[in-house]
Amino acid sequence: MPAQINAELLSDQRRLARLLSWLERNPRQAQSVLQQLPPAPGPVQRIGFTGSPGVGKSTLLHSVIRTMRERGERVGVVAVDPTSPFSGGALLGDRLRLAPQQDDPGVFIRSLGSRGSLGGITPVASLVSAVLESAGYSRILIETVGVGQTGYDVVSLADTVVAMFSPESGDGIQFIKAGILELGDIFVVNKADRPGAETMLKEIQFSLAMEQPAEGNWQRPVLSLTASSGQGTGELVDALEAHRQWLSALPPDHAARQRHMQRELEFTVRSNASAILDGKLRAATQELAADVLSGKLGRWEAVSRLEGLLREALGAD
Ligand SMILES: Nc1nc2c(ncn2[C@@H]2O[C@H](COP(=O)(O)OP(=O)(O)OP(=O)(O)O)[C@@H](O)[C@H]2O)c(=O)[nH]1
Ligand SMILES: [Mg+2]
Repeated sequence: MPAQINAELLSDQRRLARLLSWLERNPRQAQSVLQQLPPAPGPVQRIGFTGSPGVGKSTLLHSVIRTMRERGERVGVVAVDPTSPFSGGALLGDRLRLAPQQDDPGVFIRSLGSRGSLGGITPVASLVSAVLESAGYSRILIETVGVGQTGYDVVSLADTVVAMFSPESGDGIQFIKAGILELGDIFVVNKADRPGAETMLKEIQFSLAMEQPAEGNWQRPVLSLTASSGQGTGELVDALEAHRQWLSALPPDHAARQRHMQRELEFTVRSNASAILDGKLRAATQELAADVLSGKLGRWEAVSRLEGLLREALGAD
């Protein structure tokens, strides 16, 4: 258990990093830490970046960090890469290590692998974001791979979701099928320097026009940019700020806010519940597998016993 959590600890990047490592290993004891956190000193925004591998998320993050720093924001980065075999999502780390921001005390980068996160990556990313906000990082950028289950999970804890496309990936249609049009608040066609960017932009605009309008009066922008040169990043940061202001002006009972809170609660509880069930199941299956193999127990009987156990664990009838 870490020492007293106060402003002094949070302003020391090394101690902050150690606190986050402890939280990653002990997410279920996080409540005690959360209770001690001082409130964030000003308005905060969690921004999720999602898109296929190679679409340019890390490159764009780098450019967005620079622009936000120029505008005086302190920036936290949470990179989520559960598939990375490198501990701590080394890929993003490597690229950003080259960046001048590395030595900037106004930027804090944290990579989360799947390690140590029995409860799932979403609650851990949410915890890390909360700690960084309390430490005064006013914009939290969350990079996720794709829009699989993991992508959705992380999307659920972002206030603002940037959905990225590029002409190279040719994945417009797949994305649209995966429901990304409903999840994105801002759409970006990256690699505007490559052929096909214009067509992709039109395709997304067309698909959005066919969709139900987003809740309230938020007009979801479709921006074209070149992350590698930074061209267009200013407009993206403007759009992010506009979305933050729009959200903060909504009444608490607005459908968009309710849906967001609902998603966050649901995902957090779901991943905590599955961690509890995983533990119980693993122990029980070990025993039953031996009995099934030795012929003491039928396979379906074993399955129904396991289901009974899960129902009991959940307190269901
Ligand atoms: N031409 C061009 N290349 C770009 C642009 N943005 C990124 N790239 C290149 O695209 C490749 C992938 O970029 P990344 O930023 O690593 O993409 P990513 O989405 O973070 O990839 P994963 O983390 O693997 O999912 C790199 O070689 C970048 O240099 C751009 O605007 N134009
Ligand atoms: Mg990346």
